[in-house]
Amino acid sequence: AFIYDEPSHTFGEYLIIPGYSSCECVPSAVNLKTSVVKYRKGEEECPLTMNIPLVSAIMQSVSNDTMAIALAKEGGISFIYGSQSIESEARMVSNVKSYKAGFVVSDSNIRPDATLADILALKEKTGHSTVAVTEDGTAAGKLVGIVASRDYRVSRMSPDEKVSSFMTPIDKLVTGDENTTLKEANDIIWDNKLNSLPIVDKNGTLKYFVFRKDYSDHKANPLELLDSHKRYIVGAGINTRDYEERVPALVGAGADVLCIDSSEGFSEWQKKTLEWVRGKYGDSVKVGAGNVVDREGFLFLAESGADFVKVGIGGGSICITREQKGIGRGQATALIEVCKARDEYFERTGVYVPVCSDGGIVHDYHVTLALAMGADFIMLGRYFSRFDESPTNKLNINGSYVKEYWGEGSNRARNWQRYDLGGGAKLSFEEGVDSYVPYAGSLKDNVAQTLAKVRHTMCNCGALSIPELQQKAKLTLVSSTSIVEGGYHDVVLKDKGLSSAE
Ligand code: MZP
Repeated sequence: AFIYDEPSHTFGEYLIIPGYSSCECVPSAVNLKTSVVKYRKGEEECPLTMNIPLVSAIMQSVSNDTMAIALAKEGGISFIYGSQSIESEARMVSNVKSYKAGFVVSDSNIRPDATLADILALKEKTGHSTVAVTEDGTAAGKLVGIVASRDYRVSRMSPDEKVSSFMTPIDKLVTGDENTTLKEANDIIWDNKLNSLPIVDKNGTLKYFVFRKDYSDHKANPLELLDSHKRYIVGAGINTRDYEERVPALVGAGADVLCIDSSEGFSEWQKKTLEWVRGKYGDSVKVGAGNVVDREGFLFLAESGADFVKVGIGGGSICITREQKGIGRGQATALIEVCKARDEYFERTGVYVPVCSDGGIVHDYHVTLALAMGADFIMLGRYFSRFDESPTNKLNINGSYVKEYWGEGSNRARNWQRYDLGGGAKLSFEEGVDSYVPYAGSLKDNVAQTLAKVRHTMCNCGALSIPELQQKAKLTLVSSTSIVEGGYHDVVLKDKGLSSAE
């Protein structure tokens, strides 16, 4: 056997030594934009970039369409989990792609003598929760009222009751007029706690609605959102078994980037999958591969055509692969070696293949460490599973809120394709656990907090961009005693009381 001279290390064993920071180096000036897929030296820009270096893990308990929309709003990318039917994964992808941020303009309207069935049919057709009632049922007709079709009152109406009996009449409505800008409409909607704002002309005739679909976007500039036709970026997991059916379905649904999801990626199965994608789509479909933990693994996948390479075996919070099979490597050592191979490959071929560090992030500063070690972006499972947007149950256990989080290699997920080495279609033994994680609130708030810390540390290194951090950061291994020194020590926390100090 080849025996490495040095032990492998993980993030918790490293610290960053601050460098010089100038007055210009302030957190608000830090740019966290990063490359997601490979590009050639000299090309204007990488074909797919992200505004923040975070992606959510390809896991049932992490990345569904809700998570993908929330993370895309913050500038990151979710990889929708592949351990579900092709149809259901493709539906999630298409839900993200068809999601319209912020305001949409609509002229859905109906006559006062319409019935509940008419309203519900209109709602079904347009997807709008509010309809205008105009005298003649056309947008040109005089606006006489408004009906919130999602309103419980509507669902309790008998099917043939008339709309006029449950609409909010015109004199109680807040409306905008033709001169109302979308910016003003935004303010009126928000100030009056409305879902939508009918816009009428000077005769009171309905012109259209400015319609709020999403409360969390209330502060976004609607003008920007309407002119840009922003479509969120979404990724999706694939496997090395059913790619001939899954990839076309995901591409058809609009997936921007795919990733082969496997616990061990240095395999002919991955090469075959990458070759098939290249043969069918050339470079137009972007696909990452992994996971690997050393130089050879990286070079194999880069040469097989991977658009990015994912690093990490056995470091995930729910992972017991190292215990079960004895394979893996400390995440920091694995990442450092792979990023070095990535840089050499770039020098030699002129092709830059981004590296994703996957798993094992415990503290926010681990994100900064991973970036400094050379990662272009970081994949996190446990971190995102704690938020409102993850697709799992929130429970109250002994007075504390928790969310469920389980591994893809657990009996609960049964994602045998992720661990497949060509045997039967089954999980031979578990490589992951089913667990709880402390509930942490909204994705938006937590991501903002994490990235604030990343930006501050980057400034401590005098870096205003991720490539600058990679170039300037100085990292040191720390002894186990200095790790103890890093937390609070030799004091008694006030909320623990003096008795616990004895
Ligand atoms: P973490 O962010 O929770 O530490 O790790 C998430 C990563 O663990 C995933 O992106 C994936 O690579 C890996 N994973 C997912 N399921 C298992 C398992 O059941 C696993 N063993 O190791």
